[in-house]
Amino acid sequence: MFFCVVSCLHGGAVMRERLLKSLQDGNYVSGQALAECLGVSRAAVNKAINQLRADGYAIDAVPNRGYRLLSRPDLLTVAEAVPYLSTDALGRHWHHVREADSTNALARELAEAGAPDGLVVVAETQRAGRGRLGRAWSSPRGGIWFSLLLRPRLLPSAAAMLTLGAAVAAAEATEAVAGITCGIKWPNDLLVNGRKVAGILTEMSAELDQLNYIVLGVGLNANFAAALLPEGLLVRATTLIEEKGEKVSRAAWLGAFLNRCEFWRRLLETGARQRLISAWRGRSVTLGQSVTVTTPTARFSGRAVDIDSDGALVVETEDGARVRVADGDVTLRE
Ligand code: BT5
Repeated sequence: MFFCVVSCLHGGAVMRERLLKSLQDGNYVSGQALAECLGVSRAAVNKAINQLRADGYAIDAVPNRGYRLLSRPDLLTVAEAVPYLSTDALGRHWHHVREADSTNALARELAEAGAPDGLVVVAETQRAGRGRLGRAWSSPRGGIWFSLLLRPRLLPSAAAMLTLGAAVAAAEATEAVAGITCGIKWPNDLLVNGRKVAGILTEMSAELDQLNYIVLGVGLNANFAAALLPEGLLVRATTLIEEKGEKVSRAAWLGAFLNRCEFWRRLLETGARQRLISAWRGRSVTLGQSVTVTTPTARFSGRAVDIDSDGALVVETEDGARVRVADGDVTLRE
């Protein structure tokens, strides 16, 4: 037996996803039956099978019996992620590459060319992954490196809140899929046992009062040994596989992240920021700590006391002044 699915993905991706579903129970299915089920020609089935093979799916073909799925690759393609998605918009368009310089750069190019809200751009590895403030992001194979294109109905000033929403969504996905509790270090680092497991780089195109688009770039150290990271990072970084002792499903993580991210975005679009701020506060490892703040123009120390309704960190300095920090880096002091 095989079954047929209808999905709201687009173009060849829909076709490949439906084909995989039809083959997923491991039995032979004839090309004719597939063509009828999918409502396409035999030639179109053949073409999609060849594309799947090029993506690393092993598919056997036997005359008079048909096709049989032998194995799936460990890739973050839409076909792998879609079973975990319950979103309306996020992840309903998907661009997967084996290698990119930076998924943020690629997503921006696609955004400028008119790509839709919710597009996910995933790379299995990045040659020149980017952190904030021009820093580099190390992206070996086995991690989850992607960018999410958003065209939200929000003012530019709300972009920082979306970053916080993404950080909470990433923590929630990690808890749900890997069973690992994460702390969030302002604004957007995810820490496990004090070590960084994920970071977020938000870039946007906006005019003064109009947000054109946001690219939310997320990097999560999932299934690779921390020893693959540059030497200086070893004491400060970790990976999920090292924390858990076994692989996590990258597709399940990405699906869970997108589901939660869509939830938080909807909430922000209705103006309900407080609930997100509470969720963020509940996971914060920054609030209540002595911190050193480095902004583009200053460096000072104090105690992190709050986060305001725009997502800025409020730091109380030694002379009692309260300073609002919207951009910059925070180091936790012992
Ligand atoms: C960040 O920057 O934490 C944002 C990282 C965003 C990466 C994603 S991957 C997909 C998308 N495409 C991109 O090109 N980027 C995004 P920041 O807070 O500036 O942290 C950067 C610092 O973290 C570096 O200077 C290193 O010290 C450290 N670092 C680099 N790679 C790391 C890794 N894989 N794990 C943990 N720490 C890392």
